[in-house]
Parts: sequence; C-alpha cells; structure tokens
Amino acid sequence: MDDLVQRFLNGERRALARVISRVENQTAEGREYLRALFPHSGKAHTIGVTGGAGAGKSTLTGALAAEYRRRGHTVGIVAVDPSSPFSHGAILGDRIRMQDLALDPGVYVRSMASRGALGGLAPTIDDVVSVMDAFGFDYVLIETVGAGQDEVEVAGTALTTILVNNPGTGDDIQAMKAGIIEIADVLVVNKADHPGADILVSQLQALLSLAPAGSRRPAIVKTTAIKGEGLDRVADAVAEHRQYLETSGQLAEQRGIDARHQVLAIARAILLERIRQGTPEAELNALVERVANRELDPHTAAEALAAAVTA
Ligand SMILES: Nc1nc2c(ncn2[C@@H]2O[C@H](COP(=O)(O)OP(=O)(O)OP(=O)(O)O)[C@@H](O)[C@H]2O)c(=O)[nH]1
Ligand SMILES: [Mg+2]
Repeated sequence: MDDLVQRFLNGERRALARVISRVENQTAEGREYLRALFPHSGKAHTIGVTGGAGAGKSTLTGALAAEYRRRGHTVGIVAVDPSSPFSHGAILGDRIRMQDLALDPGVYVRSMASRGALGGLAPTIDDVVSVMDAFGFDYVLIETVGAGQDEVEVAGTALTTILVNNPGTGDDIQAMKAGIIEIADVLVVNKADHPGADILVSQLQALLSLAPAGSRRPAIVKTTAIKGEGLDRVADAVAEHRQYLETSGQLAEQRGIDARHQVLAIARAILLERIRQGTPEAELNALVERVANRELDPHTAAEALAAAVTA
C-alpha cells in the first residue's frame, strides 16, 4: 500500500486510477488509501456543474477544463451521470474533443455510476473528489445530473456551483421558483446560439433582483459551450466567487458545513449497511409484513432494526 501511496504522491496517473477504483468500490483497502491521502486534500477549488438533462453540462465541463488548461491549471473531472458522454468517450464539441482532454496529462476524467455500493450517493463522490484534490489538481469539476436530490448533493460537495440553463425551454424558470436558484453561485445560459438567450438572461436577472438585500447575486454568463464560447467569463465568474468566499470568511464556514455533511452522510450509510447486514431477510420480511398489515407502525419497526445493530 505504501508503494502505491508514494507513486500517487509522486503524481503517477496509474496510481491515481488504482486508488480511485479502490475508493469507489468502498473496500477496506480503499478506506486505508483515503486515510493516508485525505490530509493532502483541501487545496483544489471544487466546482459542481449541474442543470437539466441535455443542458450541455458535459460539453461545458469539457470546455471549462480546456479554458483552465489555457490558463495553465490542471483539472480533474468527475462525471456522475452514467448516461454522460464522458462514459462513452463521445465528442464533446466542435473544438473540444474528449480525446484531446484524455491525452492531456494535465486533465484526468473519471466517470462514476450515480449510485455507490452502499446505495448512498454522496460519500463516494466526495471521496473521489478528495482523492483528485489530494493528487494535486488545481480544479476538480463535478458534473451531476440535475434531477431531484443531486443538486443538493453537488452543492454540498463543491465550493462553487454552476447551474446550466438553456433558452427557450421554460423549465428553468420553473426550477428557479422551486428554489434551485439558491444553490447556484454562477448561472450559465448555455446554447446561446439558440434564440431566446437574452430573454432568459433578463428573466434570470429579474428573478435575482427579488433576492433578499445584502445576499450575493450570482453572475449570469452566456455560453455556447459547443463552440467553446464564453468559457473565459465562466472561469472569471468562478474566480470572483472564490474571492468572495475568501474575503467574506465563508470559505472556512463552507468547509465546516461540507465536513459535517460528509461525516453524517457516511455515518448514515454505515448504519444502513449494518442494519442490512445484521438483519436476516426473514426477520426483515416479517417486520415489513406487520407494518403492511397495520399491526406495527413503521417507526417502531425501524427502531427495532436500529436497536438490534447499535446495542
Ligand atoms: N447548439 C448548441 N448545442 C449544444 C451546446 N452545448 C451543448 N450542446 C449540445 O447539447 C447536447 C447535450 O449536451 P451535453 O453536454 O451532453 O449535455 P448534458 O447536460 O451533459 O447531458 P446529460 O448529461 O445527458 O444530462 C449535445 O448534443 C451537445 O452537442 C451549445 O452551446 N449550443
Ligand atoms: Mg452529461
């Protein structure tokens, strides 16, 4: 193990790939690696890229990575959507091709299934991000599919969250009303080559003007990710947000929130796993049946399961 850790710390990509696999599989060995490497993390700026299906998250992530490379930074990418083009090595855009990124030693791309072995989403993503961070990438970009819980998860994982919107869909404004806008640190209007981009920008500006006085207004940036356009302004907006986090003292606060979120998410996953392991299937079935028959309420049943493994 020490040898692999050493090669990892020396910057060998093969060692990185092996460590990520172990960590992702949530083996005891993986946890040992994480324990050894975690103290080396905490230096990267982590960026979550979220938004609706097909909004251009993968394209934008690739184009943003290319922009950071132009600026001389290294980039790790975690793509958390199994349907993501990253997992198929597909073309990302006219100018930025996955192959270019894959050949660049300053970029490392890792696709992940959206569910970990324990059935929990957050712990494994956080762990893979920590490993990439520890490897020394300046930026770690995390693409997640924008449905349901994932936005909340990515917001908890990344220091800066980019929300990708598209003109002419109408969905976005609905999503904003549902409170998703609150998680966005940078609002991107992608597919600006389509009609309606400026209208969407105005709508977003109007929405932001309703935010409570004194709260930070996220920047709104138009991009045509497929042509690599607007990414310099996205990178600037991220830098501006980073600056804000530092000067407002929120960076330290955010790290505290993230650490708490991670520890509790892992503790929850451990307890659930213990309950699954420690409860014979027949016993679980019997308990569930009593709940279904209204002989027992679900809280009492769950308490019984938890008590059996935590006593
Ligand atoms: N016209 C136009 N098309 C774009 C732009 N950015 C992405 N696309 C296209 O939009 C489609 C979806 O892009 P992706 O990058 O795969 O979007 P995604 O959000 O990652 O999609 P999922 O991960 O499947 O939810 C692809 O056909 C892209 O080529 C853009 O700026 N303009
Ligand atoms: Mg994608």
